[in-house]
Amino acid sequence: MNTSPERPRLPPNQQLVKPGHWPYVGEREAGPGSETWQLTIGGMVMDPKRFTLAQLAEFPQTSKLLDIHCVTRWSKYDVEFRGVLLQHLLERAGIDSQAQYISFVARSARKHSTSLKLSDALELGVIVATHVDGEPLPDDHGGPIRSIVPHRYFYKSVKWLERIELLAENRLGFWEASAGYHDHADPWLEQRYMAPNLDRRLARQLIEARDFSRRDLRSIDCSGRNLDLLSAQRASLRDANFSDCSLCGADFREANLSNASFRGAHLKQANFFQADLEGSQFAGAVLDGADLRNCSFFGASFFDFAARSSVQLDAATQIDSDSIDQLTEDQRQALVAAMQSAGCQVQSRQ
Ligand SMILES: Nc1nc2c(c(=O)[nH]1)N[C@H]1C(S)=C(S)[C@@H](COP(=O)(O)O)O[C@H]1N2
Ligand SMILES: [Mo]
Repeated sequence: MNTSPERPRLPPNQQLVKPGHWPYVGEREAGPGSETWQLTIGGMVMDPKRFTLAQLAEFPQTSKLLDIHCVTRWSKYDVEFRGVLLQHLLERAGIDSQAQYISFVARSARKHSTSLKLSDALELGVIVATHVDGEPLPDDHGGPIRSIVPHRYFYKSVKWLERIELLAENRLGFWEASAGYHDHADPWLEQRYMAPNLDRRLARQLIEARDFSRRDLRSIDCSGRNLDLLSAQRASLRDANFSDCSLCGADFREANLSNASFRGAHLKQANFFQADLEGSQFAGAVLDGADLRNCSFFGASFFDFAARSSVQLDAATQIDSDSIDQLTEDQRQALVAAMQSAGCQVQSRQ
């Protein structure tokens, strides 16, 4: 929901998902545990608590109509989440005066978590949600309980919420620590990633050697360079800037290129087989003969409609139908039309 009149509803560089679509991101199922779900509230509280679903249902219920904004550039409007205001649960447990942060921990294979400043959590009106659009939360979207943090990127909303912990010091969450996602996560400020601490000399050496394979080079800025035949298999290149690069024959197989920019890049014969291209940008790029099969395309864009900038491809460009279906409707239609006029066949998934 839009709270301030001067702020546009769609945050910068986000795209709306197709109506009725809700992508799955990250983990897909809860970890093993007891039959009856229990939510514990612990850490710096006066009186640690444990609530079953039935007990949560006895609290006053709050419902909020919210817009979801995922860091991988998809947004979804008007999702109605219902549950208990975090504040009501914390009042019951009693907040210790030393508590400054709050961590939300999942019952999941990797004990997924994320954290907020406690004052932000209270101001934002976080809800411990059990229902979406009038139905119990489905398992694969975090049922039976997930936290919902309004007005932050969606990675701040933990699926399969099992434990809420109040802390004196911050404890970075899973994505924040492992992928460098921004800890504050305000979509209107585009707080997607923390400033990386990439060694400049090492970066220069790797660029000269044209070998990025298996390296973590998040947010590397290579714009405008000649990196023909770059080897970047399985590299972690989230948020990397390859705009206006020459990358003919580059090998990006299985690389993580979430939110990378290839605007205006020359990618003739480049290989993206099984790469993660969520939120990546290809407007103005040349993809003649490139292989983009088995990629993840959520939030990816090939057209910048405002700048009238389109991707270029030819009959030898390879893209599969499953990837195409992950695009937003306007991107999908434009890509299909561009493929048709280039005589490029839609492939099926391998
Ligand atoms: N337990 C858990 N919660 C999680 C994640 C996860 O991998 N595990 N991913 C986060 C991210 S990055 C997003 S965008 C949303 C995705 O929620 P959805 O799959 O219901 O769309 O969940 C967030 N919460
Ligand atoms: Mo996300």
